[in-house]
Amino acid sequence: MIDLRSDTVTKPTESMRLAAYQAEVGDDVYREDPTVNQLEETAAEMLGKEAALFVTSGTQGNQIAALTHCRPGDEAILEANAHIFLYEAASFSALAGVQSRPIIGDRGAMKPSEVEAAIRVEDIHFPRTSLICIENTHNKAGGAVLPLENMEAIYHVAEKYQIPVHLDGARLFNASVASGVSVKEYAAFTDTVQFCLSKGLGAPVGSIIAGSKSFIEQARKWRKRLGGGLRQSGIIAAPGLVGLRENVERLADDHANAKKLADGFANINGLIVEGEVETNIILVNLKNTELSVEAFLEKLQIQGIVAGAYGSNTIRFVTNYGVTKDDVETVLKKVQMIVR
Ligand code: TLP
Repeated sequence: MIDLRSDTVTKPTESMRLAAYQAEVGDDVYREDPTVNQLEETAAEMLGKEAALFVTSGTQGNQIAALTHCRPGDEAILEANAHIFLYEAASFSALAGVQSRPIIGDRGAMKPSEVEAAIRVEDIHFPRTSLICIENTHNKAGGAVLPLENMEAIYHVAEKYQIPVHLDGARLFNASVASGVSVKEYAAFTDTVQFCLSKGLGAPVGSIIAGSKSFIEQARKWRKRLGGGLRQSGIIAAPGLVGLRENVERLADDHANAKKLADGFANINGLIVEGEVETNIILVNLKNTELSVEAFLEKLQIQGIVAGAYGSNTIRFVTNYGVTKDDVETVLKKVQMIVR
């Protein structure tokens, strides 16, 4: 099976399995797991932040950000197609009591002037704006890389009103490898960052949330409240460290494969590739074909390929290290056959 549903589907590499086996562990709630401590220190250092926390998932990292930065009854500004807004089961409102204020962006990038205009003034009728969220790469915009200048401009607006900026950087390393901008440079225009170890980096579990020491202290308590205080979690942190050490540069292979797929799809009559493919996500629109999303996916599956539905006419393909160059050729051949 060629699995292009997501980069979350990757299985841990041999070196990850070995690292898990050999990991030195302790009770992480007592902060005695040396491997978790090492992962958190490494991640904080890479991002240029004071401290970091190993959390169970990207969703948990984003929720901890809302819970720590905001109070119930506050408002968070975010992009209208942000993962937090679309795909986290309304947890900002359900868990943190935070109302979302969506702003439509261009390939995921909100206009700084529109962000500024959405910040609430003090008024008895209004919630307090206590968080601005950005997403890089932007999933729903097809893995678009948020320009550093956009992040800088939004950060300056936020600074002016003393509102923290949280980056959902589930795929921040993809952004970095594609643009040549370091993750530290991106993180400099944020207060807190969440990135996933379990997507392109290939680890089986986990995300990192990073920020100031005092933020991470409070975040640690929120993680505990959410039931995310783990014990000998070095077993799962060790593959994360391997991901950071061994799998960052190879994301370029996923991007090259995605580009190849996108170019191939664009040459198949009827298929429309939505937007430029900058990283590892390709969105293909079927509206000019006779096929519904369901029918297309079913035919694809019969050919041993799986992808994801991403809107009424759109299919999402995500390259990852389980997908080879040969797989790309196979997918193009099969899709050509299906569409014809
Ligand atoms: N995204 C998943 C699905 O939930 C859609 C995927 O397959 O792409 N932020 C962004 C930008 C994400 O893409 C995701 C996962 C998350 C946060 C949440 O991470 P997890 O799945 O670890 O909770």
